[in-house]
Amino acid sequence: MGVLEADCTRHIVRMCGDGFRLGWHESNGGNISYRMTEHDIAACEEDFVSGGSWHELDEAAPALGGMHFMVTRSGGHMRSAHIDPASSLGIIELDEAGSSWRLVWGLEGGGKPTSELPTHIMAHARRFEVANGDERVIYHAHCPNIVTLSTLLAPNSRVWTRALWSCMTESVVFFPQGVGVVPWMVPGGPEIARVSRDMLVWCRAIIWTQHGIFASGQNCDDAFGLVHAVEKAAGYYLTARAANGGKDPIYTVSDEQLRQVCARYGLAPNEEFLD
Ligand code: 2HA
Ligand code: ZN
Repeated sequence: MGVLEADCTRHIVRMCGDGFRLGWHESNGGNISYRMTEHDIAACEEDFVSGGSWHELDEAAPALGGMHFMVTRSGGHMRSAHIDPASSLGIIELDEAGSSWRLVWGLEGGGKPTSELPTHIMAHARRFEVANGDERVIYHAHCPNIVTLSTLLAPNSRVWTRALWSCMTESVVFFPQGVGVVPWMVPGGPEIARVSRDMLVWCRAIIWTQHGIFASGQNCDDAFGLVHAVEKAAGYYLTARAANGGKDPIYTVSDEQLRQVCARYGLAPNEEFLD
């Protein structure tokens, strides 16, 4: 079959375009990584070229040793990923210790994986452990409502989660654990990678203050849908607040109603964020 025809490639390319069209990926903003299944590898491996040089990760991820990831290119534009996937995307493999990676396909023309690769690999390792291997996609996007809201709300997970849950009934269904919020940090560095990894123990969507969102999902639809839900809720909250002269929205979903929604769907909301 080959990489260009494989389902995983088609899903990731589609996600790049969808995110661009929603205004989440100006210029080279945002990045995606996907932990491939055995089935994906079987579909792609006829195109793999091994023997490239190994690059050490800041922090090893032993649980992910030997696994393959499809990643977006550093400096690549989501907008045009569909035009030349072999240059916009790459497949890397980790060594058995999970401490180094090498390119086995793509990033043609001498590209490198996303600048957030260390953050992605640490996030994959953490969610692999927490979600028993069920989550495969890590997605980072510069969503405008989320970034705007981070100029108004304190960088506090409880404050954010309550604002997002209270203005859209099904927010709590999409993210019953709530959202984590990381205060301002330098993008792509080891600090944001570690702080995000630590938060991913209890949530799977993290707000990067004045920057964007970083989220984990089972597949492209799941990760994209989670980001979309957080972004929509942030938009409702912002619009309501602006329409109310900058004050908090008035008629919102109460804690009791949030509990009722969770009971209906058999979900356990994060009690730390309810009164
Ligand atoms: O383009 O968005 O956070 C890369 C980024 C870094
Ligand atoms: Zn970014």
